Amino acid sequence: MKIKEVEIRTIELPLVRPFRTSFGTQLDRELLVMKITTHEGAQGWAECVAMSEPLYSPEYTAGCQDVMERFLLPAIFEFGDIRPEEVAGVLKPFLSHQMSKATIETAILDAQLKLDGISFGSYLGANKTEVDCGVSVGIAKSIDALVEEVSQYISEGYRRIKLKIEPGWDLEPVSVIRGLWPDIPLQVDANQAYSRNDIDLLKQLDPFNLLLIEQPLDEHDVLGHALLSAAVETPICLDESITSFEAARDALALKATTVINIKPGRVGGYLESVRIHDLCVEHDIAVWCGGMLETGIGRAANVALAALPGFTLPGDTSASSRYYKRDITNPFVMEDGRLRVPTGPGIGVDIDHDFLDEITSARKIITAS
Ligand code: OSB
Ligand code: MG
Repeated sequence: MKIKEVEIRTIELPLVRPFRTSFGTQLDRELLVMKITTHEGAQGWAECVAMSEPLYSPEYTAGCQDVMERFLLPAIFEFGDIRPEEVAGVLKPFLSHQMSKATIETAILDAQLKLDGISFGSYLGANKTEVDCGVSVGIAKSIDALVEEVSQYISEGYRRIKLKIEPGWDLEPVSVIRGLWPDIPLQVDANQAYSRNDIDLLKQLDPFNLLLIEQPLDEHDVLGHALLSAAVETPICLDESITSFEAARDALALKATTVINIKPGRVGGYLESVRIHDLCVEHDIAVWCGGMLETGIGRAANVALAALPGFTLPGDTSASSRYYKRDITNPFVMEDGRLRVPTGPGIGVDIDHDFLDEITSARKIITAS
């Protein structure tokens, strides 16, 4: 395939409710949406999951746009006729920037699969037609507010609850939610808010029968996670630390993680995600698909990935209504706690072009120089 033109939009979508984590409070989602057009007449779409500030990961929207325009896209244009499987190799000389690279690879993959008439799920190796949904619940204003929010999600049918925690908002919310719903699959996510000095505190989560504790320590503290993992009963699951296949392999070898959260953006794309999935299946390690408050574009691809056989835990693949009043694609609607895997070619969703235009704050076209 030969890329003719790349369009990068910045969009802003208000969240249905503020989302507070240990690294900040988000009221809306700013992100980049990419559309590539090929000389064969195909279009491919992808969203870049980086956030507007480098608080979850080192990447951020304006930085992603810059690295894509300045380095990544020129390398793709220069390479010429390209297959999706060649993208990672072409971009490899440029260090890190996984989310930016994932965006380009995903858009090219979408265009290729649309030309070939193959869905994302079939291409990646999905063996399910629908996936179990979990929901990520932000740090609330009060315990009462948390209980109300969790009740709503449970009545909507979510199959797993994930509570965001931080020092001062951990044992109490967990014990209250566990007390009210003794059987609901429950897990917590600290987004790096603890340190090795908190091992005794985190051990106090053991009685609550949590599925896992997600990324309690600094993203670079892999040894700390191994020490913690040996000291507590609850499985430890890395998120931020897993930036590649190699990082996953090493963290597993060090027993720093016993469950893995795969986020395609964080690891550089869906092809790398499948490699990590295969590694985990080989090692009998449970995986689940993380989320980055995606729009329908990113969600479609995530749901396809989550339909692979090794994804045995519900993911942060929630319905569109969990995030946005109106999505930029046909909405993902949950039925019986599950989302259906799109079956159309490529990511298999339709873009709402009018709405997309409405929420676009910047738009740039990049062509071969
Ligand atoms: O740590 O998993 C995380 C959202 C943004 C950035 C990081 C994380 C999250 C979530 C929400 O937990 C996942 C989702 O529902 O998209
Ligand atoms: Mg996380």
